[in-house]
Amino acid sequence: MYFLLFCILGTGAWESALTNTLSPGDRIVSFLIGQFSLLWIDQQQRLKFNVDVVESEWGQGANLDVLAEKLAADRTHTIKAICIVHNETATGVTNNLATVRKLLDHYGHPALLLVDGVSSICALDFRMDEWGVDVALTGSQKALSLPTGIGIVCASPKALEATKTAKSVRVFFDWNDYLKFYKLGTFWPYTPSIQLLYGLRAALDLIFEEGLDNIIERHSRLGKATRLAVEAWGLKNCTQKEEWFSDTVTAVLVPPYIDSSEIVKRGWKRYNLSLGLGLNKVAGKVFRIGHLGNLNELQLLGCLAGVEMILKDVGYPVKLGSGVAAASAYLQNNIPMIPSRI
Ligand SMILES: *Cc1c(COP(=O)(O)O)cnc(C)c1O
Ligand SMILES: *[C@@H]1O[C@H](CO)[C@@H](O)[C@H](O)[C@H]1NC(C)=O
Ligand SMILES: *[C@@H]1O[C@H](CO)[C@@H](O)[C@H](O)[C@H]1NC(C)=O
Ligand SMILES: CC(=O)N[C@H]1CO[C@H](CO)[C@@H](O)[C@@H]1O
Repeated sequence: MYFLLFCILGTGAWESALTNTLSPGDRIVSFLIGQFSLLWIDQQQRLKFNVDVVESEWGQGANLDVLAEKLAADRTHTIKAICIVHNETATGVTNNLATVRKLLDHYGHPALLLVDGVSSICALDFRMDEWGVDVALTGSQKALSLPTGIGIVCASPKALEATKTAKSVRVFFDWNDYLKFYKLGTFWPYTPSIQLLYGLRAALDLIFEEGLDNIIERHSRLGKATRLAVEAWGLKNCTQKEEWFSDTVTAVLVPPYIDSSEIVKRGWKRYNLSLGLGLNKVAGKVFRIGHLGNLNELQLLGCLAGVEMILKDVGYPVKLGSGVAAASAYLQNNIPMIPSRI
């Protein structure tokens, strides 16, 4: 006998975005740049969409030149949606959504823009209206700093309109069931996870208190400081170009004589530090430092000091304190005064 426990997170939000706006057989353009985009594409294929996959080497961003070619060639508008992961958590790559919107507008293309913002929304600059995003989605456990358990979806009027003709089978995720109940007040079509909704309320209070702009700037400092530490250790960023550097997660390439999963294992077993594994194609080659959500600069420095000790443990010749020094030199020049304490 097996027990199946359902947790509705990013993956459920993906499914809800797709099935509410599209019909089986619809052509969608999807960018494969790392493990999360790979999983989303797998879901799109299993839901029977006609997925036009644009693949890039892991560590690179979405190939928007290919998108431009596809849009230019698609005069009869067979492409119904563009699916893109804003920030690929597996490789630390951030895609430029403003450019995607510009291309859609340039070619006057009506395709829906569906965006996985799981590791970007509430941490990176994300502009749903300005970039004409039709469905934006995230989960409770990333930048919102909540426990796992909620998938959050935001739909544009155009996406809501699309639900009227979308023929994909959907039951639990049918937006219209939710909307019907929301209209009645604080009702839900099913028993909600009340404790997480209270948690969300508290998480949003923290976000409003700090201010979204300040949060985005904090993440920018955390990202920059981490990359400087990586450089001081003599290691390489997995992300191949500066334009794609992610401010929420840094994927670090290790030399071939080290298995990156040993680094993650040791971090957990010896230092109580949770690092991210290299996933799929970059397994063993990459470890990831997450720096999103409820994390401040001093906490990050603790993490960087931990990574240095781990690197030494696994036989990488690092000078203890070198990454911390590079990061703190930058942070000391860039951390602003706390507004409420000036
Ligand atoms: C974590 C993550 C997901 C997966 O969400 P789950 O909550 O694990 O279902 C999807 N996309 C991105 C970009 C992520 O970082
Ligand atoms: C890694 O990122 C840092 C900080 O942005 C940059 O200075 C450095 O050149 C990058 N290193 C590599 C090897 O790309
Ligand atoms: C690990 O750290 C967490 C806080 O991040 C703490 O709650 C826990 O007790 C620690 N565990 C050990 C074994 O040190
Ligand atoms: C650090 C980084 O690359 N940030 C980018 C995140 O995405 C936005 C929007 O696409 C870009 O404007 C940032 O440059």
